[in-house]
Amino acid sequence: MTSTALPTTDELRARARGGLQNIGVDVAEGNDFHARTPITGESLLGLTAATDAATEEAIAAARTAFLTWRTTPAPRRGELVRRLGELLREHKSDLADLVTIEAGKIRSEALGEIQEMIDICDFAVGLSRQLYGRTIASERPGHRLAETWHPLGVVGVISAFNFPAAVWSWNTAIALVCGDTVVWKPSELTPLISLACDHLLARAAEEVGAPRDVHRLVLGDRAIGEKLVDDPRVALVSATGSTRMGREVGPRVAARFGRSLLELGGNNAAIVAPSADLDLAIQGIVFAAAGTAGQRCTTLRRLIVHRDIAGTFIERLTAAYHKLPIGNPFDDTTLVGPLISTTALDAMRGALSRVQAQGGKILAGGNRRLTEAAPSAAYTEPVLVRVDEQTDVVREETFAPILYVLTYDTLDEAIALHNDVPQGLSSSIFTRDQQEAEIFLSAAGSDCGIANVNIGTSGAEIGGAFGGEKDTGGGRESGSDAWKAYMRAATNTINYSSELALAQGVSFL
Ligand code: UN1
Repeated sequence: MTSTALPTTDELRARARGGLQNIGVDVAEGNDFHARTPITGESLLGLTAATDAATEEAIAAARTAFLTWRTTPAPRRGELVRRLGELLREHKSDLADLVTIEAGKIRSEALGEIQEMIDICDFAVGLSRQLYGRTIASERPGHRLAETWHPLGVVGVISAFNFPAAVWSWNTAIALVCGDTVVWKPSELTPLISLACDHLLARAAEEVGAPRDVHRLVLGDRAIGEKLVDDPRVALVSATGSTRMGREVGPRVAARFGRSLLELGGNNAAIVAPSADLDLAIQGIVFAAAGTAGQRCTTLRRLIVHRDIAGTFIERLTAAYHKLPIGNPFDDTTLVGPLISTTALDAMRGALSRVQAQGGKILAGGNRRLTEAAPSAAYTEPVLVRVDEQTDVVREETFAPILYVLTYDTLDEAIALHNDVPQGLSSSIFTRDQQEAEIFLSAAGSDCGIANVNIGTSGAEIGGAFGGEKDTGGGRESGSDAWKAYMRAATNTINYSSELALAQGVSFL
């Protein structure tokens, strides 16, 4: 199915300009690079990139702001984030428009992304009064042992096109209440939503009397990201993107003893057990695999179905795939918008031809759509591919809507298949058998940072920590105690006696 006609690039440009105007952004147009829309695949406007000197200045300014911000009481820092959350609520619709225009997300997912930002702001405001350290029983009389959490410094945030605003907000809302300042290098593919977020935060800062430079945006290419990676004034580099990118960032930051928080590729799987509620499983699987046109790091990429139900289940899934409405993401009936670029489509096609050469059979989808209406855009039918084994291409993350379907006989075999990929982000099992569910969640089960039961792999709430193991990079962002990555802990020993008692019974003098 294809939904209604696509908007023209002129219409999208006007809508983007209108949204930016409502938000209050004055765009500095230029010729360094272009804001584009995957809806037509065409350019919206030319923009100016940050020079080396401007990036340098942004880091220096964020460092100076840090010196004030770190001693501002945390609940007062929370006021800045509360105001940001209010502004996000107020401009939710315009912000979601920009996400749709630049990332191609369908309306409901674009609104969901802004909601995720509002939620993390609420979370961070609460956290601003809960940056708890511990008091530890001292072994010495008249002594108190305590742990205090202090701000870390400048946080460099490097984000990807697919969650162009929410991932920034997870990092920034938490970093700000933790007393850090932020320099943000967004994806070159999503500059307009980045300008909007930066503007709203600057406005919030002005209104609550926080330093302007608690946040700086630097638009441009990879060289800017590299400056953040290599600069010793950037205490933490929080980078979201491919495993290949993380393999470069991690060691470079470590070489200067900086900290990094990496949120890299996923190759997420779901196991469908014989006892599963199949209606629920189909819904969860189709959203996780085809939603966001397969461009979430939590997207479901592998399905491991019990052999006894595989026939009927795959048939039902194939039927659901045939009905997916693909096209204009602004149309409320569309479920699958465009891929970000024709390069992404080429990568998808490359993976499909490799998997076919390795014995994979396409069960549904895979055709390009809307080539006449939008020759420069990359619309595709999500694909289901039956595979007998996890060949190299199945073990890689292809950032496109390809779902590889495997079968299993025993739960042990399913878990072994599940874990036999380099990545470890998200996972799920559909089952009504409690023992199976608990085994999947146990230490001997899924090896991922996110493990779910009777729900797909994507669409995590912000309250939990988000991130994964192995090639996914090991970082945790968002909720739970992920905030600790944005602070440094100091251990304090306070002697309130009149004796100098040495630990471990040591005597001296
Ligand atoms: C990402 O794709 O980088 O769990 C983040 C999810 C979203 C976040 C995805 N809340 O799918």
